[in-house]
Amino acid sequence: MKYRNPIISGYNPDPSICRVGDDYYIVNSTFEYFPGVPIYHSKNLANWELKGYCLTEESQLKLKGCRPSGGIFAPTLRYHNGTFFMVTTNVSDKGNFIVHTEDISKKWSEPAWVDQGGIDPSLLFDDDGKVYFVSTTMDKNGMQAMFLCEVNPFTGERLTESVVISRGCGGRYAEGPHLYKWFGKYYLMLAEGGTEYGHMETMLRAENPYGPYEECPFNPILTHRDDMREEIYSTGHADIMQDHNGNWWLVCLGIRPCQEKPDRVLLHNLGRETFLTPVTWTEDGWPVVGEKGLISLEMDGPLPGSEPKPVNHNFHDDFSGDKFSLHYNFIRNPHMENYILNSIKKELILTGTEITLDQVDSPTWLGIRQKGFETVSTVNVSIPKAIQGMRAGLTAFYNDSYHYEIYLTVEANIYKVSLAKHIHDIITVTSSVEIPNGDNIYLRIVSDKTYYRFSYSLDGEHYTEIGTGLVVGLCTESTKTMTFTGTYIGLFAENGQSIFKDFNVLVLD
Ligand code: 6LW
Repeated sequence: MKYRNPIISGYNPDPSICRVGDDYYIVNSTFEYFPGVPIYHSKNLANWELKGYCLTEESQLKLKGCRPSGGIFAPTLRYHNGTFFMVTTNVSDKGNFIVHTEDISKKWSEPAWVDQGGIDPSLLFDDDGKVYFVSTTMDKNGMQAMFLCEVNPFTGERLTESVVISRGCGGRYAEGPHLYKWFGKYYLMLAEGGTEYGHMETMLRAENPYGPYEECPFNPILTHRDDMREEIYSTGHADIMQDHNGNWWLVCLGIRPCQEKPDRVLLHNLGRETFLTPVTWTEDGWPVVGEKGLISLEMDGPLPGSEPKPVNHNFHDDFSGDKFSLHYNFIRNPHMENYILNSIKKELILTGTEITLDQVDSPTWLGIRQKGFETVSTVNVSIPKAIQGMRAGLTAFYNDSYHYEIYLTVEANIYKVSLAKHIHDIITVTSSVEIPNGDNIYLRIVSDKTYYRFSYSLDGEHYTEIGTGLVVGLCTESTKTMTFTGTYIGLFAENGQSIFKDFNVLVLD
Protein backbone atom coordinates (compact mmCIF):
# COMPACT_ATOMS: atom_id res chain seq x y z
CA MET A 1 0.00 0.00 0.00
CA LYS A 2 1.22 3.50 -0.86
CA TYR A 3 1.58 6.20 1.78
CA ARG A 4 3.01 9.70 2.08
CA ASN A 5 5.85 10.97 4.25
CA PRO A 6 6.16 12.66 6.64
CA ILE A 7 3.57 10.55 8.50
CA ILE A 8 3.50 13.23 11.23
CA SER A 9 4.07 16.70 9.74
CA GLY A 10 5.41 19.77 11.41
CA TYR A 11 7.81 19.94 14.32
CA ASN A 12 7.66 16.34 15.63
CA PRO A 13 11.28 15.22 16.06
CA ASP A 14 13.01 12.23 17.64
CA PRO A 15 10.09 9.80 17.12
CA SER A 16 9.82 6.65 19.22
CA ILE A 17 7.24 3.99 18.32
CA CYS A 18 5.69 1.04 20.09
CA ARG A 19 2.94 -1.47 19.36
CA VAL A 20 0.18 -2.79 21.62
CA GLY A 21 -1.70 -5.53 19.75
CA ASP A 22 -2.77 -3.84 16.53
CA ASP A 23 -2.50 -0.31 17.94
CA TYR A 24 0.56 1.83 17.26
CA TYR A 25 1.84 4.82 19.26
CA ILE A 26 4.50 7.46 18.55
CA VAL A 27 5.93 10.10 20.92
CA ASN A 28 8.15 13.09 20.06
CA SER A 29 10.41 15.69 21.73
CA THR A 30 8.85 19.00 22.78
CA PHE A 31 11.65 21.14 24.33
CA GLU A 32 10.26 24.38 25.84
CA TYR A 33 6.64 23.71 24.88
CA PHE A 34 3.84 22.62 27.18
CA PRO A 35 2.25 20.10 27.47
CA GLY A 36 5.17 17.78 26.84
CA VAL A 37 5.66 14.67 24.67
CA PRO A 38 2.64 14.23 22.36
CA ILE A 39 1.19 10.74 21.92
CA TYR A 40 0.03 9.94 18.40
CA HIS A 41 -2.02 6.81 17.61
CA SER A 42 -2.49 4.84 14.42
CA LYS A 43 -3.89 1.51 13.21
CA ASN A 44 -2.17 1.54 9.80
CA LEU A 45 1.12 3.50 10.42
CA ALA A 46 0.11 6.03 7.77
CA ASN A 47 -2.74 7.94 9.44
CA TRP A 48 -1.95 9.33 12.89
CA GLU A 49 -4.16 11.06 15.43
CA LEU A 50 -2.97 13.19 18.35
CA LYS A 51 -4.44 11.52 21.46
CA GLY A 52 -2.81 13.48 24.26
CA TYR A 53 0.50 14.12 26.04
CA CYS A 54 2.62 12.24 28.56
CA LEU A 55 3.50 15.38 30.57
CA THR A 56 0.43 17.47 31.38
CA GLU A 57 1.21 18.83 34.83
CA GLU A 58 3.83 21.33 35.96
CA SER A 59 4.99 18.77 38.55
CA GLN A 60 5.95 16.48 35.63
CA LEU A 61 7.35 19.24 33.41
CA LYS A 62 9.11 22.21 34.96
CA LEU A 63 10.04 24.61 32.14
CA LYS A 64 10.20 28.00 33.89
CA GLY A 65 13.02 30.05 32.38
CA CYS A 66 14.29 27.18 30.23
CA ARG A 67 16.31 28.32 27.24
CA PRO A 68 14.90 28.08 23.72
CA SER A 69 15.20 24.36 22.80
CA GLY A 70 15.90 23.47 26.40
CA GLY A 71 13.37 21.37 28.30
CA ILE A 72 12.34 18.00 26.90
CA PHE A 73 14.75 16.23 24.59
CA ALA A 74 14.26 12.84 22.92
CA PRO A 75 11.72 10.43 24.45
CA THR A 76 11.34 6.66 24.18
CA LEU A 77 7.98 4.88 24.50
CA ARG A 78 7.77 1.21 25.47
CA TYR A 79 4.93 -1.10 26.58
CA HIS A 80 5.42 -4.00 28.99
CA ASN A 81 2.97 -6.17 30.90
CA GLY A 82 0.03 -3.78 30.51
CA THR A 83 1.95 -0.59 31.31
CA PHE A 84 3.27 2.16 29.05
CA PHE A 85 6.63 3.62 30.01
CA MET A 86 7.98 6.89 28.58
CA VAL A 87 11.56 7.85 29.35
CA THR A 88 13.04 11.21 28.42
CA THR A 89 15.27 14.04 29.58
CA ASN A 90 14.37 17.46 30.94
CA VAL A 91 17.69 19.21 30.35
CA SER A 92 16.28 22.22 32.23
CA ASP A 93 15.38 20.20 35.32
CA LYS A 94 16.96 17.08 36.85
CA GLY A 95 17.77 15.14 33.66
CA ASN A 96 16.54 11.64 32.83
CA PHE A 97 13.20 10.38 34.15
CA ILE A 98 10.55 7.75 33.54
CA VAL A 99 6.77 8.17 33.70
CA HIS A 100 4.29 5.35 33.33
CA THR A 101 0.57 4.69 32.89
CA GLU A 102 -1.78 1.82 32.16
CA ASP A 103 -4.09 4.14 30.19
CA ILE A 104 -2.65 6.81 27.90
CA SER A 105 -5.89 8.78 28.10
CA LYS A 106 -5.32 9.35 31.80
CA LYS A 107 -2.63 11.29 33.67
CA TRP A 108 0.78 9.68 33.63
CA SER A 109 2.76 9.14 36.85
CA GLU A 110 5.01 11.69 38.45
CA PRO A 111 8.61 11.56 37.17
CA ALA A 112 10.83 8.76 38.49
CA TRP A 113 14.29 10.31 38.11
CA VAL A 114 17.14 8.04 37.01
CA ASP A 115 20.66 8.44 38.36
CA GLN A 116 22.35 8.15 34.97
CA GLY A 117 23.28 11.28 33.03
CA GLY A 118 23.12 12.32 29.42
CA ILE A 119 20.25 12.50 26.95
CA ASP A 120 18.26 10.23 24.61
CA PRO A 121 17.41 7.55 27.18
CA SER A 122 15.81 4.28 26.10
CA LEU A 123 14.53 1.15 27.82
CA LEU A 124 14.72 -2.58 27.03
CA PHE A 125 12.52 -5.03 28.93
CA ASP A 126 14.51 -8.25 28.62
CA ASP A 127 13.06 -11.78 28.65
CA ASP A 128 14.64 -12.48 32.04
CA GLY A 129 12.80 -9.59 33.74
CA LYS A 130 15.77 -7.23 33.72
CA VAL A 131 15.07 -3.68 32.51
CA TYR A 132 17.98 -1.97 30.78
CA PHE A 133 18.35 1.82 30.62
CA VAL A 134 20.71 3.26 27.98
CA SER A 135 21.58 6.91 27.34
CA THR A 136 24.33 8.90 25.68
CA THR A 137 26.65 11.03 27.75
CA MET A 138 30.30 11.86 28.31
CA ASP A 139 32.67 9.51 30.11
CA LYS A 140 35.17 10.79 32.67
CA ASN A 141 37.53 11.78 29.83
CA GLY A 142 34.85 13.88 28.15
CA MET A 143 34.35 11.30 25.38
CA GLN A 144 30.77 10.65 24.22
CA ALA A 145 29.58 7.12 24.92
CA MET A 146 26.48 4.96 25.39
CA PHE A 147 26.07 4.07 29.05
CA LEU A 148 23.99 1.09 30.21
CA CYS A 149 22.54 0.16 33.58
CA GLU A 150 19.62 -1.83 34.94
CA VAL A 151 16.72 0.11 36.49
CA ASN A 152 13.45 -0.29 38.27
CA PRO A 153 11.18 1.33 35.65
CA PHE A 154 8.60 2.36 38.24
CA THR A 155 10.90 4.02 40.75
CA GLY A 156 13.77 4.96 38.43
CA GLU A 157 16.19 3.33 40.89
CA ARG A 158 19.47 2.42 39.22
CA LEU A 159 20.16 -1.22 40.14
CA THR A 160 23.64 -1.61 38.61
CA GLU A 161 26.63 0.57 37.83
CA SER A 162 26.42 2.60 34.60
CA VAL A 163 28.96 1.18 32.17
CA VAL A 164 30.07 2.14 28.66
CA ILE A 165 28.79 -0.30 26.02
CA SER A 166 29.58 1.62 22.83
CA ARG A 167 31.12 4.81 21.45
CA GLY A 168 29.36 4.43 18.13
CA CYS A 169 30.68 3.49 14.70
CA GLY A 170 32.91 6.47 14.04
CA GLY A 171 30.36 9.23 13.39
CA ARG A 172 30.43 12.29 15.62
CA TYR A 173 27.84 12.82 18.36
CA ALA A 174 26.75 9.17 18.70
CA GLU A 175 23.34 9.45 20.38
CA GLY A 176 19.70 8.37 20.18
CA PRO A 177 20.51 4.82 21.37
CA HIS A 178 17.82 2.13 21.36
CA LEU A 179 18.56 -1.38 22.65
CA TYR A 180 16.48 -4.26 21.28
CA LYS A 181 16.34 -8.06 21.73
CA TRP A 182 15.75 -9.64 18.34
CA PHE A 183 16.43 -13.20 17.13
CA GLY A 184 18.11 -13.94 20.49
CA LYS A 185 20.65 -11.14 20.10
CA TYR A 186 20.97 -7.62 21.47
CA TYR A 187 20.80 -4.96 18.77
CA LEU A 188 21.95 -1.39 19.50
CA MET A 189 20.84 1.29 17.05
CA LEU A 190 22.44 4.74 17.19
CA ALA A 191 22.10 8.14 15.58
CA GLU A 192 25.48 9.53 14.53
CA GLY A 193 26.76 12.55 12.61
CA GLY A 194 24.67 15.12 14.49
CA THR A 195 21.00 15.87 13.84
CA GLU A 196 21.77 18.13 10.88
CA TYR A 197 22.75 17.28 7.28
CA GLY A 198 25.32 14.61 8.22
CA HIS A 199 22.78 12.63 10.25
CA MET A 200 22.73 8.84 9.98
CA GLU A 201 21.64 5.66 11.75
CA THR A 202 24.04 2.85 12.60
CA MET A 203 23.35 -0.65 13.90
CA LEU A 204 25.41 -2.93 16.12
CA ARG A 205 24.66 -6.27 17.79
CA ALA A 206 26.01 -8.55 20.53
CA GLU A 207 25.29 -11.80 22.37
CA ASN A 208 25.19 -9.83 25.63
CA PRO A 209 23.73 -6.37 26.36
CA TYR A 210 27.09 -5.30 27.74
CA GLY A 211 28.82 -6.30 24.47
CA PRO A 212 31.16 -6.73 22.77
CA TYR A 213 29.21 -5.28 19.86
CA GLU A 214 29.88 -5.96 16.20
CA GLU A 215 28.99 -3.31 13.65
CA CYS A 216 26.63 -3.84 10.74
CA PRO A 217 28.87 -4.36 7.69
CA PHE A 218 26.93 -1.82 5.65
CA ASN A 219 26.54 1.01 8.18
CA PRO A 220 25.04 3.60 8.05
CA ILE A 221 21.77 1.70 7.59
CA LEU A 222 20.02 5.08 6.96
CA THR A 223 21.33 8.45 5.82
CA HIS A 224 20.41 11.19 3.38
CA ARG A 225 23.71 13.03 3.64
CA ASP A 226 24.57 12.24 0.00
CA ASP A 227 21.04 12.06 -1.42
CA MET A 228 20.89 14.33 -4.45
CA ARG A 229 17.08 14.28 -4.67
CA GLU A 230 17.10 17.08 -2.07
CA GLU A 231 13.56 16.41 -0.85
CA ILE A 232 14.38 14.92 2.56
CA TYR A 233 17.50 15.58 4.63
CA SER A 234 18.92 14.80 8.08
CA THR A 235 17.24 11.38 8.43
CA GLY A 236 18.22 9.80 11.72
CA HIS A 237 17.22 9.43 15.37
CA ALA A 238 15.17 6.36 14.52
CA ASP A 239 13.23 3.60 16.25
CA ILE A 240 12.29 0.18 14.85
CA MET A 241 9.38 -2.18 15.59
CA GLN A 242 7.64 -5.22 14.13
CA ASP A 243 3.95 -4.81 13.27
CA HIS A 244 1.23 -7.27 14.17
CA ASN A 245 1.54 -8.94 10.76
CA GLY A 246 5.24 -9.58 11.34
CA ASN A 247 6.50 -6.83 9.02
CA TRP A 248 9.21 -4.43 10.22
CA TRP A 249 9.14 -0.65 10.18
CA LEU A 250 11.43 2.23 11.09
CA VAL A 251 10.38 5.74 12.09
CA CYS A 252 12.92 8.55 12.04
CA LEU A 253 13.21 12.28 11.99
CA GLY A 254 13.88 14.10 8.74
CA ILE A 255 13.59 17.60 7.33
CA ARG A 256 11.96 18.97 4.21
CA PRO A 257 14.02 21.96 3.00
CA CYS A 258 12.02 25.14 2.38
CA GLN A 259 14.43 26.33 -0.29
CA GLU A 260 13.67 25.58 -3.92
CA LYS A 261 16.49 24.95 -6.40
CA PRO A 262 18.52 26.90 -7.55
CA ASP A 263 18.66 28.65 -4.15
CA ARG A 264 20.23 25.52 -2.72
CA VAL A 265 20.68 27.10 0.69
CA LEU A 266 19.84 24.22 3.02
CA LEU A 267 17.20 25.62 5.37
CA HIS A 268 14.07 24.33 7.05
CA ASN A 269 11.40 26.13 9.06
CA LEU A 270 8.82 23.39 9.75
CA GLY A 271 11.14 21.60 12.15
CA ARG A 272 12.24 17.97 12.05
CA GLU A 273 9.25 15.78 11.14
CA THR A 274 8.43 12.07 11.58
CA PHE A 275 8.96 9.72 8.62
CA LEU A 276 8.19 5.99 8.11
CA THR A 277 9.90 3.34 6.03
CA PRO A 278 9.68 -0.43 5.68
CA VAL A 279 12.58 -2.54 6.94
CA THR A 280 13.69 -5.90 5.58
CA TRP A 281 16.45 -8.21 6.84
CA THR A 282 19.53 -9.72 5.27
CA GLU A 283 20.08 -13.45 5.62
CA ASP A 284 22.68 -12.82 8.34
CA GLY A 285 20.31 -10.71 10.37
CA TRP A 286 21.05 -7.08 9.54
CA PRO A 287 18.25 -4.59 8.80
CA VAL A 288 17.86 -3.01 5.35
CA VAL A 289 16.08 0.35 5.73
CA GLY A 290 13.91 1.68 2.90
CA GLU A 291 15.62 1.77 -0.46
CA LYS A 292 19.12 0.78 0.75
CA GLY A 293 19.15 3.45 3.43
CA LEU A 294 17.11 6.06 1.58
CA ILE A 295 13.47 7.04 2.15
CA SER A 296 11.03 9.04 0.03
CA LEU A 297 8.02 11.31 0.29
CA GLU A 298 5.93 8.66 -1.49
CA MET A 299 6.57 5.10 -0.34
CA ASP A 300 5.01 1.67 -0.65
CA GLY A 301 4.96 -1.05 1.95
CA PRO A 302 2.93 -3.83 3.63
CA LEU A 303 1.08 -1.43 5.95
CA PRO A 304 -0.96 -3.07 8.69
CA GLY A 305 -4.63 -2.11 8.98
CA SER A 306 -6.72 -0.27 6.43
CA GLU A 307 -5.74 1.60 3.26
CA PRO A 308 -4.31 5.04 4.15
CA LYS A 309 -6.84 7.85 4.07
CA PRO A 310 -5.95 11.26 2.59
CA VAL A 311 -4.39 13.35 5.35
CA ASN A 312 -6.08 16.66 6.21
CA HIS A 313 -3.96 19.04 8.28
CA ASN A 314 -6.49 21.89 8.34
CA PHE A 315 -7.29 23.30 11.77
CA HIS A 316 -10.46 25.18 12.73
CA ASP A 317 -11.48 26.41 16.16
CA ASP A 318 -14.66 28.47 16.62
CA PHE A 319 -14.09 28.34 20.40
CA SER A 320 -17.47 26.65 20.91
CA GLY A 321 -15.89 23.92 22.99
CA ASP A 322 -15.23 24.04 26.72
CA LYS A 323 -11.73 22.54 26.38
CA PHE A 324 -8.63 23.60 24.47
CA SER A 325 -7.82 21.56 21.38
CA LEU A 326 -5.04 19.04 21.95
CA HIS A 327 -3.18 20.71 19.08
CA TYR A 328 -2.56 23.88 21.12
CA ASN A 329 0.81 24.20 22.80
CA PHE A 330 1.95 26.88 25.21
CA ILE A 331 5.43 28.35 25.71
CA ARG A 332 6.87 26.96 28.94
CA ASN A 333 4.42 26.56 31.87
CA PRO A 334 1.34 28.68 30.99
CA HIS A 335 -0.61 30.89 33.38
CA MET A 336 -3.97 29.37 32.48
CA GLU A 337 -5.96 32.08 34.23
CA ASN A 338 -5.03 34.26 31.23
CA TYR A 339 -6.76 31.88 28.77
CA ILE A 340 -10.54 31.82 29.05
CA LEU A 341 -12.86 29.96 26.67
CA ASN A 342 -16.41 31.30 26.41
CA SER A 343 -18.19 28.52 24.54
CA ILE A 344 -21.54 30.38 24.67
CA LYS A 345 -20.21 33.47 22.91
CA LYS A 346 -17.68 31.33 20.96
CA GLU A 347 -14.77 33.44 22.09
CA LEU A 348 -11.26 32.94 23.42
CA ILE A 349 -10.34 35.72 25.83
CA LEU A 350 -6.61 36.22 26.21
CA THR A 351 -5.31 38.43 28.98
CA GLY A 352 -1.92 39.70 27.95
CA THR A 353 0.59 40.39 30.69
CA GLU A 354 3.74 42.46 30.57
CA ILE A 355 5.55 39.31 29.32
CA THR A 356 6.11 39.72 25.58
CA LEU A 357 6.89 37.29 22.77
CA ASP A 358 10.50 38.53 22.95
CA GLN A 359 11.15 37.15 26.42
CA VAL A 360 12.43 33.75 27.61
CA ASP A 361 9.29 33.34 29.67
CA SER A 362 5.66 32.33 29.25
CA PRO A 363 3.80 35.08 27.36
CA THR A 364 0.07 34.75 26.80
CA TRP A 365 0.42 32.71 23.61
CA LEU A 366 -1.01 29.50 22.26
CA GLY A 367 -0.11 27.94 18.95
CA ILE A 368 -0.40 24.96 16.67
CA ARG A 369 2.47 23.44 14.74
CA GLN A 370 2.80 24.70 11.18
CA LYS A 371 2.28 21.47 9.24
CA GLY A 372 2.87 22.59 5.68
CA PHE A 373 4.72 25.24 3.70
CA GLU A 374 1.58 26.63 2.04
CA THR A 375 -0.88 27.79 4.67
CA VAL A 376 -3.62 30.41 5.10
CA SER A 377 -4.27 31.40 8.72
CA THR A 378 -7.03 33.78 9.79
CA VAL A 379 -8.51 34.94 13.08
CA ASN A 380 -10.93 37.63 14.23
CA VAL A 381 -9.64 39.89 17.03
CA SER A 382 -11.25 42.58 19.16
CA ILE A 383 -9.85 44.82 21.89
CA PRO A 384 -12.63 45.42 24.45
CA LYS A 385 -10.66 48.08 26.33
CA ALA A 386 -7.97 50.15 24.68
CA ILE A 387 -4.74 50.15 26.68
CA GLN A 388 -1.83 52.13 25.29
CA GLY A 389 0.85 49.84 23.86
CA MET A 390 -1.13 46.61 24.18
CA ARG A 391 -0.77 44.06 21.38
CA ALA A 392 -3.08 41.22 20.30
CA GLY A 393 -2.78 39.18 17.16
CA LEU A 394 -1.54 36.34 14.99
CA THR A 395 2.07 35.20 14.83
CA ALA A 396 4.37 32.97 12.82
CA PHE A 397 6.57 31.93 15.73
CA TYR A 398 9.83 29.95 15.97
CA ASN A 399 11.02 31.17 19.38
CA ASP A 400 11.42 34.36 21.40
CA SER A 401 14.09 35.70 19.03
CA TYR A 402 12.53 34.62 15.75
CA HIS A 403 8.91 35.59 15.10
CA TYR A 404 6.72 37.74 12.90
CA GLU A 405 3.32 39.03 14.06
CA ILE A 406 0.41 41.03 12.70
CA TYR A 407 -1.59 42.52 15.55
CA LEU A 408 -3.98 45.16 16.86
CA THR A 409 -2.49 47.88 19.00
CA VAL A 410 -3.40 51.28 20.43
CA GLU A 411 -1.05 54.25 20.20
CA ALA A 412 -2.08 57.71 21.44
CA ASN A 413 -5.69 56.44 21.51
CA ILE A 414 -5.47 55.49 17.84
CA TYR A 415 -6.25 51.91 16.84
CA LYS A 416 -3.73 50.37 14.47
CA VAL A 417 -2.89 47.12 12.71
CA SER A 418 0.87 46.63 12.71
CA LEU A 419 3.45 44.13 11.50
CA ALA A 420 6.46 43.49 13.73
CA LYS A 421 9.48 41.25 13.21
CA HIS A 422 12.04 39.88 15.65
CA ILE A 423 15.07 38.27 14.01
CA HIS A 424 18.26 37.81 16.04
CA ASP A 425 18.73 41.14 17.86
CA ILE A 426 16.57 43.16 15.43
CA ILE A 427 13.12 43.98 16.74
CA THR A 428 11.16 46.34 14.53
CA VAL A 429 7.71 47.40 13.43
CA THR A 430 7.83 47.40 9.66
CA SER A 431 4.28 48.55 8.97
CA SER A 432 1.43 50.22 10.83
CA VAL A 433 -2.00 51.15 9.51
CA GLU A 434 -4.65 53.22 11.34
CA ILE A 435 -8.06 51.53 11.63
CA PRO A 436 -11.39 52.98 12.78
CA ASN A 437 -11.69 50.86 15.92
CA GLY A 438 -10.59 47.65 17.57
CA ASP A 439 -13.74 45.62 16.95
CA ASN A 440 -13.81 42.42 14.92
CA ILE A 441 -10.68 42.97 12.90
CA TYR A 442 -9.62 40.02 10.71
CA LEU A 443 -5.92 39.16 10.60
CA ARG A 444 -4.37 36.80 8.05
CA ILE A 445 -1.02 35.13 7.40
CA VAL A 446 -0.43 33.39 4.07
CA SER A 447 2.73 31.30 3.82
CA ASP A 448 4.69 29.53 1.11
CA LYS A 449 8.27 28.25 0.96
CA THR A 450 9.67 31.78 0.69
CA TYR A 451 7.35 34.29 2.37
CA TYR A 452 4.90 34.86 5.16
CA ARG A 453 2.44 37.53 3.91
CA PHE A 454 0.48 39.61 6.44
CA SER A 455 -2.93 41.19 5.75
CA TYR A 456 -5.93 42.55 7.61
CA SER A 457 -9.59 43.06 6.79
CA LEU A 458 -12.42 45.06 8.35
CA ASP A 459 -15.09 42.82 6.83
CA GLY A 460 -13.48 39.38 6.57
CA GLU A 461 -13.61 39.49 2.76
CA HIS A 462 -11.45 42.32 1.48
CA TYR A 463 -7.88 41.98 2.78
CA THR A 464 -5.10 44.55 2.61
CA GLU A 465 -1.51 43.28 2.73
CA ILE A 466 0.71 45.32 5.05
CA GLY A 467 3.95 43.44 4.57
CA THR A 468 5.85 40.17 4.28
CA GLY A 469 8.48 38.25 6.21
CA LEU A 470 11.04 35.89 4.68
CA VAL A 471 10.66 32.26 5.77
CA VAL A 472 14.44 32.15 6.03
CA GLY A 473 14.15 34.33 9.12
CA LEU A 474 12.37 31.55 11.01
CA CYS A 475 14.58 28.61 10.03
CA THR A 476 16.41 26.34 12.44
CA GLU A 477 19.70 26.90 10.62
CA SER A 478 19.34 30.68 11.07
CA THR A 479 19.07 30.80 14.85
CA LYS A 480 21.81 32.37 16.98
CA THR A 481 21.86 29.35 19.33
CA MET A 482 21.48 25.64 18.58
CA THR A 483 17.75 24.96 18.31
CA PHE A 484 15.66 21.89 17.55
CA THR A 485 12.11 23.15 17.12
CA GLY A 486 9.89 24.38 14.27
CA THR A 487 7.40 27.11 13.44
CA TYR A 488 4.00 27.55 15.05
CA ILE A 489 0.99 29.61 13.98
CA GLY A 490 -0.12 31.23 17.18
CA LEU A 491 -2.46 33.72 18.88
CA PHE A 492 -1.09 36.10 21.50
CA ALA A 493 -1.84 39.08 23.71
CA GLU A 494 0.38 41.47 25.64
CA ASN A 495 -0.47 44.18 28.20
CA GLY A 496 -4.23 43.95 27.90
CA GLN A 497 -7.22 41.75 27.22
CA SER A 498 -8.31 40.71 23.73
CA ILE A 499 -11.09 38.58 22.29
CA PHE A 500 -10.40 36.05 19.54
CA LYS A 501 -12.96 34.35 17.34
CA ASP A 502 -12.85 31.77 14.57
CA PHE A 503 -9.22 30.70 14.26
CA ASN A 504 -8.54 28.86 10.99
CA VAL A 505 -5.36 27.37 9.55
CA LEU A 506 -5.66 25.88 6.06
CA VAL A 507 -2.76 23.68 4.95
CA LEU A 508 -2.65 23.57 1.16
CA ASP A 509 0.32 21.27 0.52
C1 6LW B 1 18.21 14.84 20.65
C2 6LW B 1 19.54 14.36 20.24
C3 6LW B 1 19.96 15.43 19.30
O1 6LW B 1 17.90 14.53 21.96
O2 6LW B 1 19.15 16.47 19.35
O3 6LW B 1 21.35 16.46 17.86
C4 6LW B 1 18.36 16.33 20.48
N1 6LW B 1 20.96 15.39 18.57
O4 6LW B 1 19.48 13.10 19.63
C5 6LW B 1 17.07 17.01 20.31
O5 6LW B 1 16.40 16.55 19.17
